[in-house]
Amino acid sequence: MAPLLSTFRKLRFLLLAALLLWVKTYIICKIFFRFKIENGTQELLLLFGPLSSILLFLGLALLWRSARAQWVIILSSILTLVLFANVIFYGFFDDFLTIPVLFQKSNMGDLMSSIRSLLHPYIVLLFLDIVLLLFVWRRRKGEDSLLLSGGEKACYFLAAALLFAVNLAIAESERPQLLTRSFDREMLVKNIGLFHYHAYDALLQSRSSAQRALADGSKLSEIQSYTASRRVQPDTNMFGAARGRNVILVSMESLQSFVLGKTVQEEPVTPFLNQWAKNSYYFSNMYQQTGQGKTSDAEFLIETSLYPLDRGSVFFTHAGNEYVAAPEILQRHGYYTAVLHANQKSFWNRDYMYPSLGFNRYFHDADYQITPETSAGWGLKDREFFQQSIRHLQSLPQPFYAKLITLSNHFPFELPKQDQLLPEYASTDRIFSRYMQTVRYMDEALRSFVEELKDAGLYENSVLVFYGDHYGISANHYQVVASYLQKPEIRPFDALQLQRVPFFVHIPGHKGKEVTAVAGQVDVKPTLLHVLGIVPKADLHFGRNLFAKEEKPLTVLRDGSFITSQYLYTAGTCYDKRTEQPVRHAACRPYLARAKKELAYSDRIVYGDLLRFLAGNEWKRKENQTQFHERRVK
Ligand code: GP9
Ligand code: MN
Repeated sequence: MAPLLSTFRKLRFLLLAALLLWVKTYIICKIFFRFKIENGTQELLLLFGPLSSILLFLGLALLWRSARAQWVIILSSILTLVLFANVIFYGFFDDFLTIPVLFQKSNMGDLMSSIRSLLHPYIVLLFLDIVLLLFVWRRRKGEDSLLLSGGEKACYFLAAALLFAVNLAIAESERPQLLTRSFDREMLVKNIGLFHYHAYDALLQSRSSAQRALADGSKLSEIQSYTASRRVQPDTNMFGAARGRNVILVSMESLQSFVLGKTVQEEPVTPFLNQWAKNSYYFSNMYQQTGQGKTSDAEFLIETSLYPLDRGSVFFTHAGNEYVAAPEILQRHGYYTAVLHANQKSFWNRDYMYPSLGFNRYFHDADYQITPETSAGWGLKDREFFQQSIRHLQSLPQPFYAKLITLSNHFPFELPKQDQLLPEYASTDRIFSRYMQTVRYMDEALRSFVEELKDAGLYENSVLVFYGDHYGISANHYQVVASYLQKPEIRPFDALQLQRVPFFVHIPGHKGKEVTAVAGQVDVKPTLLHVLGIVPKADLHFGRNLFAKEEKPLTVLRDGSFITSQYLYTAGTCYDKRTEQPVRHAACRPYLARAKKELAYSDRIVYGDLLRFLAGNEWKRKENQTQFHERRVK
């Protein structure tokens, strides 16, 4: 007891500083940051999250040879400045600082003006604890020398690290894959605390900076010769079939192909899309190729025709890269480009990735009227979202490229009674039954959206491209999927076939047809550019134009599985698609090497930021970024 008391006495000053900073951080989180707190655990995480990082960081003072109390004050001031900077930044951008942001001149300019506008007298309260510490330190000079023995120091850091581990474990159980998926800054800050979040951000940043610095531009030519060798002859019928039209792209949340044409108690699950498939180019063998970045990975695939990464979301890890994305290409061809999505703008780091992809404008939650009545599950209901989006679309200069991202069909698939348009599918698996309901709801929302586009005069002069972003029903629910599809079980072969997502290219005036060739989300960009009649000066893509004939089509999924016209390869087994039975490995072998190569090449581009070396790609991204942020903050 006595040694503990003596250690405590030595640490008194440091613990006082930590306590003050901790309380201050919590108060600031409550007052300045608009966190959505859904339950008691989240409140506890918000409270305890910063503690371990404060102890670890202030603990650095123990490592100095002398004058440790002074170091405590200096370190505490640094953390206070971090808090202060975030308060200012959040007040203006509704977001937390990231390292790349600090180095963006355009943001700094905005920040300076926001500092001025946010400098209320009460902001000095932020520094009150520092003043108090200085006072205590002066009065007790020499007393709080913080001279700990080696063992005491080790115990101190061990305790702080243990606290962090417990915090992380609770955060992970509250939000699985918090760090690996790193989907939302707000979520990270809420769960691990602001200071740990900054340490994590610095880690991500240094890793990608190192990979970028080591990258070699000559690698790009090897990749270019590969993609050139894969180029197919353009189908002249469709080239420019939608030239000059607006592009309305819709990301259909969690929509899988297996529900199309299906019923629940004889009621169709997707009556509108069933019809839509008949008057569109409907690609019935399109596979989703996303990784952990889910919706954002689908967006990445569709707009860049590169593969997402095998861990994390490329939107998060490589938002500063140079790309040749569809919006950027279209912008160069006179298009105005916009995204519409009624969610928080920082989700999936979209507010930083979009300017890199070449978007002019992002309409996010602040641009929509979202009330409890118009919301369900993850936010604004799709019908309301589409309705309110019409006004935004009308405000855009034409031709425009607009991507609308739906939300209602998102796990856990919640809908109020009045929006449930389908009889319930009788199953003990509530998730699956609810999924069918939300799919039906989204289908209805799409129907009314098309009607509204017609009423607004936006239908005839547009091409409408709808795609499913990724699966909605995970392997945990395969038992009910098997019984719904009247299969004895879902084998790996079936699981891969369940990765199909619908893809439609609807050109008003065209009859359309079903295209059964194997396809992937990576093919959307070249297909779209083809119907728009655009041949970019500089480009690099792994996808292919789906309107052209390809002798040996190959669709590679992010986990290395692949599908060809004849074969399907997953979990190390090669299957014949016709018989659905395993065949000898040799049948898949020629494709296996190509699949691996393609993923490796794409990764190399992303990790090395290689497209900055692409000739003719000297686009003024920085300028675009400045304009984007200016527009964003209005
Ligand atoms: C969030 C929405 C859903 O804004 O796009 O993301 P998801 O969880 O499907 O990736
Ligand atoms: Mn999604």
